[in-house]
Amino acid sequence: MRRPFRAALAGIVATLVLFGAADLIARAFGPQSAPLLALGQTIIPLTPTEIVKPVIDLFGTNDKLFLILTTGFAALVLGGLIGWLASHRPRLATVLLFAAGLAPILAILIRPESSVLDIIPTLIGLVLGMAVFRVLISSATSRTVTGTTPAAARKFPAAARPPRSSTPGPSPSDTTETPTAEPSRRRFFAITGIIGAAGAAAVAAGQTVASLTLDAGAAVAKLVLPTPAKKAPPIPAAAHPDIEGLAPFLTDPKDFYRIDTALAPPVIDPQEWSLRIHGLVESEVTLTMDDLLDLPLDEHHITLTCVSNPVGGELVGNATWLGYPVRELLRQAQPHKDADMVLSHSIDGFSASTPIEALTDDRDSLLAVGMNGSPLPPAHGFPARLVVPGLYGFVSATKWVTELEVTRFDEKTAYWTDRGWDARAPILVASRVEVPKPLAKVPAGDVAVAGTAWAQQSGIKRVDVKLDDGEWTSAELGDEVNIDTWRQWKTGFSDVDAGLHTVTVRAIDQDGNVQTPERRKSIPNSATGHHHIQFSVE
Ligand SMILES: Nc1nc2c(c(=O)[nH]1)N[C@H]1C(S)=C(S)[C@@H](COP(=O)(O)O)O[C@H]1N2
Ligand SMILES: [Mo]
Repeated sequence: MRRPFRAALAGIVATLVLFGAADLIARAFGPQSAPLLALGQTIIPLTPTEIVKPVIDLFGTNDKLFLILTTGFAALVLGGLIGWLASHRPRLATVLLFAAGLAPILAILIRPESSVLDIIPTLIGLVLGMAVFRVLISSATSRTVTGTTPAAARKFPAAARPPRSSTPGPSPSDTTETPTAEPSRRRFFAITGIIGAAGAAAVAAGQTVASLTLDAGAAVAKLVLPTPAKKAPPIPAAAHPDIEGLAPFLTDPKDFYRIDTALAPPVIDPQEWSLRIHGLVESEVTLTMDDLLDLPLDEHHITLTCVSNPVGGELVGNATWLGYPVRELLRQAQPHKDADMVLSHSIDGFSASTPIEALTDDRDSLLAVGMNGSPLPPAHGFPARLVVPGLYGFVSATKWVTELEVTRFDEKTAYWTDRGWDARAPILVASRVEVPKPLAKVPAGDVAVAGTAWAQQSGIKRVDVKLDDGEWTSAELGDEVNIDTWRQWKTGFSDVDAGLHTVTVRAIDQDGNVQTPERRKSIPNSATGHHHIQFSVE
């Protein structure tokens, strides 16, 4: 075995160069062409829910970063192993490295949002990585006695190579190397260090450029939204109890929870976007962004909720959405009578199964282009997404939506249905305490309690709060803006004793459904149970 450590290092550096160069060039092509993202993106759907779920629970919204880092780390380990192999099987290692480099290219090719051109950055990265590998390996293993380096092997093809027995001394290529062992070692580490640093810098630069381009979103800035044909009514001051620590009534898009399976939001040029309505319809409809922006668009305040939201969690947000009623689009397409589901597809392969009545009845289901007065941010579906009041996001709120396939529940299934979640998932009545914060220390005397409750499509009728094991008392409700937005509430307890206390909340919707105290996990249809927090009075 020769110089296995240097050879392994060569493999790692070559991998860094491959991903670094590809990542940097990928910025000109869009995130769909970035090899690490494509690899991670391909791995997610193949990973069993039992593994994905704990990772998401553990890392929260950092799960994407975790996945990218894990994928990158695995690639470096593989590169190191292949390099190590090169110390005694250089040819096999070269072939293996090339084969491994094809994996991200394949991953890019099978992603629905990418085109053939998107493999260019990775191809260039692969060529550079292979070149670096060859150079480093031959310099890592050059001081060899029998000349097994690729260069030496080429100089002495098997047939022409003199038989070993007749060459007692070292071959010419060896003798020249021996006296320079120390410098060659230093040179190897110097070259490796420089190339490795360059590769790492390229990865970092690629990431920085990526975050800049995604934030600035040239395409987002260019999209000019029309004035709403029907504006949403202004939010009355009385909808939001003025209590410090209570969430704002409308969520700022930058604070709005984000849940999706995309490692990076796809970047879509609105001029190239279109929505196709097809399947069990009388006449297919295709809508471009210009068509959509020419239609009379309505604004509605709607609270969006994730089925994975834990009791008291943050996966819920309220926004003013601008869009066109999906009902009208489906009316144009004329669904067949036996259709009972619309499978909405995203450009990134995600799909959601929405009961067709939720898109055709009189609720305000939207093909949305605007959020709180601006185009949708890339993370929230730019240039267009669905927003359906009353259903959890995973069965309705498809971001980067490109297709509405009219179909039947007994014929098609959606992304999460295939992973054990419900096919239909109406939002359950829910509530949370936001003030005081968990384990807050509050001064003796009156304790203010406030929070938020939601029951989209029904509306909140009452919110009950109790202190420790006391009786339920009704909280004071903020004004109802509409039945599809959350309702904020406040109450207070006076003369609370010093020490640790628990405050618990439950909500009752306008249909009389009382939020159940029964604890259950979020799969398949959302967690239940009453939210409670503890605080201490000093
Ligand atoms: N394309 C796409 N759309 C998607 C998802 C997704 O993974 N991919 N996730 C859905 C889920 S589970 C939820 S809760 C909402 C979240 O929307 P938000 O990220 O804008 O808050 O988007 C829905 N739309
Ligand atoms: Mo979700």
